[in-house]
Amino acid sequence: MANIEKILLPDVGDFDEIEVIEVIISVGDEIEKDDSIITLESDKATMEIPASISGKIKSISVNVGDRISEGTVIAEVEVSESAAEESAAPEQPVETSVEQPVAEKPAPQTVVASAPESPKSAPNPPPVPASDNDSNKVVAHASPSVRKFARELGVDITRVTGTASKGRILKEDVQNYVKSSLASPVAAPAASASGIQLSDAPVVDFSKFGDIETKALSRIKKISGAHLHRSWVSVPHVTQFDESDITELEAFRKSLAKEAEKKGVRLTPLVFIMKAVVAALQQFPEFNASLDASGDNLILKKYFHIGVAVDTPNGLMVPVIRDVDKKGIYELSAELAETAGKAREGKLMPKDLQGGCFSISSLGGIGGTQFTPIVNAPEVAILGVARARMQPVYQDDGSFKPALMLPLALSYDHRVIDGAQGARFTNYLSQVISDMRRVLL
Ligand code: CAO
Repeated sequence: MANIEKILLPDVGDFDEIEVIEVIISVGDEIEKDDSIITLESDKATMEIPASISGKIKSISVNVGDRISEGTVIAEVEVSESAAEESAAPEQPVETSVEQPVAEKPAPQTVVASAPESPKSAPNPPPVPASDNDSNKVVAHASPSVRKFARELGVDITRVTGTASKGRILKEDVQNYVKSSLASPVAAPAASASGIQLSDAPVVDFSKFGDIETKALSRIKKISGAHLHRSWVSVPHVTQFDESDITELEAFRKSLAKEAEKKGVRLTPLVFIMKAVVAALQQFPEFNASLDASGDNLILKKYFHIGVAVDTPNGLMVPVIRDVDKKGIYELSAELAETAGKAREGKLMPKDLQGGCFSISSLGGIGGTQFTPIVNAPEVAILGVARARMQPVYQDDGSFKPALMLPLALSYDHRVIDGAQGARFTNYLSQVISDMRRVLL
């Protein structure tokens, strides 16, 4: 005779109302005691919850997104009489037994799979679309830290082949999966544009709600979209905001307007910002760097090539202005105008887009108070510049003085740059922009 027993959420420490981020079991699965059944994530930790008893899953009471607490029924399990007797032993009652999250004990070693097992040495297959009724779905076994790592990279862990004992997935397996996915984006038609497999977005028939028109993305949008997506999911971003008083700089720029006109160029704040950025990169060399392929070393660059985001009719392009440290304001203005013109006319050559150390995205000519730019990987930081506005600035004597304030937003790769460095960089940059004489120091 089979008995039905409930698996309850045990005491998992100082947490209440923790979110279910993964339901590992399905109705009908045969599970062993200690197999992982669900994954929970709090703001501090991710933990897999093990089954407190062996048996066949009869029903599941939780869904992804539910918030559950100690004592919540997770599933009902049909247990054989002998197992039920074992679980009914007074010292180990099923409904009150307390299991520690897997994070604090050895992770389960069994692989529940209806698909034929792939050879351990086989490379990770190109990503394929996942769906709820995917009969090949494999319950992946990996530690919470590896699961978290995979989630941060946007990797569906059930697609990764584990190379450790009994198919257990290691961090290296996730890294290899990403590498192989990136190396074969063309062979992976179902992968996302970045080559990284994300869980499927729901397909919505918008025509059900009103008239629609389908417009293909431009080639540039598709290429830049894939690059932006990859940077977004693979770089841990932080954005540091600051502002710079450009009242004096603006007066200086305007005083040069006639001279600039004679030279056939139009001076905008951007060229001054480019020079100031170079001064800040010289002061903080870790911002003028890239991680090497292993991710263990930082390659510091001794040259100062700055990418400038240009808005073109077909989408965003980031041509690179070389050796900004060696060029004057007028030369930079002329080159910027020529390069932006080429970008808009679709005349840039591949070399014009290569070799950048750091990028600037200026929306100041358009408007907005702030925005968070995406790091142009493999660079490690990017500066966003929004529109300067006159603002009352408090003075030490208690009065307010009108000042033209320029909003700055520095996004950086937190693997390379710490928050304190980010703040020091924008602080320094803000001072240099406010007083360009500092560029001479
Ligand atoms: N605050 C106030 N005014 C600003 C400003 C700022 N931060 N930046 C520029 N301006 C002013 C300029 O001085 C100019 O006015 P004047 O002619 O009166 O001097 C006007 O705005 C237009 O400037 P511009 O945009 O033509 O020139 P620029 O050198 O500032 O920028 C370029 C050149 C190529 C960067 C710009 O044209 C462009 O394409 N910007 C969009 C970048 C973009 O799309 N970024 C988003 C990427 S993420 O999707």
